[in-house]
Amino acid sequence: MRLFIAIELEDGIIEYIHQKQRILQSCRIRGNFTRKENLHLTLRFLGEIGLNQIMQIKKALEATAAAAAPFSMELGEWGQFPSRRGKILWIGIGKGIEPLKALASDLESNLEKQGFEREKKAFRPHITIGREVQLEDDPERITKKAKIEPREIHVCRISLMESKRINGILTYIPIYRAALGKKG
Ligand code: 2AM
Repeated sequence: MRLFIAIELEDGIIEYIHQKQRILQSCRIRGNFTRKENLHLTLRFLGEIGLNQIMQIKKALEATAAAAAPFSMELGEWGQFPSRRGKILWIGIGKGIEPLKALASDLESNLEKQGFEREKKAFRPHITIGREVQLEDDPERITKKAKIEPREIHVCRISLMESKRINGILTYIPIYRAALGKKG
């Protein structure tokens, strides 16, 4: 199964991001926008994992969550990563990025303790909102139209997610959740 560890977003934030997606969508030449149900922030991509490794992942999740306190962070600016076809569109994190990075780093250490190889790529927290996107060539106007306010995101748990296609539709399913700040 294809797995990753993520921060699931609250409904209010999802709605807010979705509004911004609609604005950006109206400025696109082409591209696919993330389904509202799939909006999340990835802490660690795991890839194809056998059932025999799930227990170790759960242990790493529990250890990370137990040692962290719930915290808040803010939505940041939107931006683009280059990709083979078009751009990946994302929204970043502003204030509160430090506890988020600490959480990801702790998770990495706990996964390593459970036998997983360390992720080589640096952690660049983002919420992917579109793929293979080409926007109209007027960045100033688009930035003004799709201004992202620093909405607060409460982080109270981390989730193990499965990525799979259901009737051809890419779907992310939470299969295990660990609450921050709870021991045992
Ligand atoms: P992305 O949003 O930056 O594309 C489920 O696919 C989640 O895992 C997505 O959030 C995606 O990140 C991330 N992901 C998928 N494939 C990945 C890879 N090869 N390396 C790192 N992250 C990946």
